[in-house]
Amino acid sequence: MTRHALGPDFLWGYATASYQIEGAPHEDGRADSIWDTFCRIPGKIADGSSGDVACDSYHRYKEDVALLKQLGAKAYRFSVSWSRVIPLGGRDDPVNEPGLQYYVNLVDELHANGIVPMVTIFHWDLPQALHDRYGGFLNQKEYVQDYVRYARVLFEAMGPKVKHWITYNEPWCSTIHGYAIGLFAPGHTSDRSISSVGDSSTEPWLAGHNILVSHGAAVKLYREEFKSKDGGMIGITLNGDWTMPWDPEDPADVEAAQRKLEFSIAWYGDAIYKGEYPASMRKQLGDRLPEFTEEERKLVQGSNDFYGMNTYCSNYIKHKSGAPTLEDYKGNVEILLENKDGKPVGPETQSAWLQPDPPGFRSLLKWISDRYDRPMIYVTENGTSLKGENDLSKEEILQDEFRSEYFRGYVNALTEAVTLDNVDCRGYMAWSLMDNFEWAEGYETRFGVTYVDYKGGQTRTPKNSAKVVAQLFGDLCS
Ligand code: PNW
Repeated sequence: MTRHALGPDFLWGYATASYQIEGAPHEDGRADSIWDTFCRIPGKIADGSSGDVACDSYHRYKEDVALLKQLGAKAYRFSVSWSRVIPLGGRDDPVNEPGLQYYVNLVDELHANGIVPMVTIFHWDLPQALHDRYGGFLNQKEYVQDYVRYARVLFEAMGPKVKHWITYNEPWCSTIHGYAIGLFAPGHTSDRSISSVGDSSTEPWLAGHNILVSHGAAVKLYREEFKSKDGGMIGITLNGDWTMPWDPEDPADVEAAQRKLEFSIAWYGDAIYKGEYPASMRKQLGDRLPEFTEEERKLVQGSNDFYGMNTYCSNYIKHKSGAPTLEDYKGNVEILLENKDGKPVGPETQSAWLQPDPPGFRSLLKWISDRYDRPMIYVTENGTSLKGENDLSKEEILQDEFRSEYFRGYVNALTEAVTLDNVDCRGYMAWSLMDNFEWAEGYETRFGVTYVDYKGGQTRTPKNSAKVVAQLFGDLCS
């Protein structure tokens, strides 16, 4: 890897999300989000836990910032808890000043330490009150206005201090896990053994459409009223992993691998960069996939100042021969971790879906760059869990060579994409600054470069991978 390859302006750092780290669910006026209520349903979270304490970052944000500084990070991507800022969520509901102040203080503390804040407006924790009031994402008329008002409150409070705004984190996860599979809050699905509510054949597509429209409306607001005076950028973060045909000799698998990328990434990406959904999705979903009205298209098309990219691994894709089911959201494919010859994507981790494959990262960066005409990209999440990490002693956890090796491989792949493939990538936020509440996996799965002692007062101790990441970017960004 060449020294200086990414240059001194490349922003590198770490990412977290409100519900995964903050704790203090009812302090200073915060109200429930859909994740608070979801965690209370027995059986939804692997270890029966919740974000009630998590990393206690509501009380320890100064420690978090000191940690970032100690690790050499140039940037920090965090998210705002909507129900901390507007407990009931809606456009006519009161703003909770102490909750808002927490984020202003965090941003000030970051600046005081020379760290660039990157603010995610929404990372899955919808106010429960909006879900109860009108079904959250499913009600476009109400939801879009409420989201835009929430964004306005943040722009007004922090506008001049924040140059990187992210409207949504991974709408694919909110909609598919939340409205098709039922694994994430609010847990809707057609599978009646999991939930008594939900229609996996329609709700994810409607929820996604409404999220896109609200994203576009918030971007319009930012561009019209804040961008020129505050000088920032705004975009959305999409997740998606590289795909490879299960049998590269079978044209149907080659096609299926593309189709899977379209069903996960281009669902949102094409809407934003091209103003329409991918033809493969229209063909399979028909009118269950909403059409953009002219007005909606005007809001959504061209609404990214940058592309926020989350990716963790690669998959092998095998086509299915029969007709797709009504509940299918994958593009009528099988997602596999081995190819036809039995070759695995990569080594196993603690996350069933995650097997590292650095070359796939380079390929995916190029795929996104080519499809969307070389957008400015910020990698907003990338990282790994380790098989069995939580069963080790603290001393062993701190020696996380597997994670270090992951970052060496992925950062090298990123550098190749930038230097050899002409991809315009401006930053990289590793997931995550510290171990935290890993959603349905609870605390059993750790993603941090910092160990959090959940039984010992949430103390933080950097793992070896934190040093490795700093060295990598120290060389590449000098
Ligand atoms: C992302 N999958 O979630 C989220 O943005 C983070 O909050 C999360 O902690 C991190 O990745 C690690 O999981 C994902 O099943 C969750 O493919 C699940 C999947 C992908 C991303």
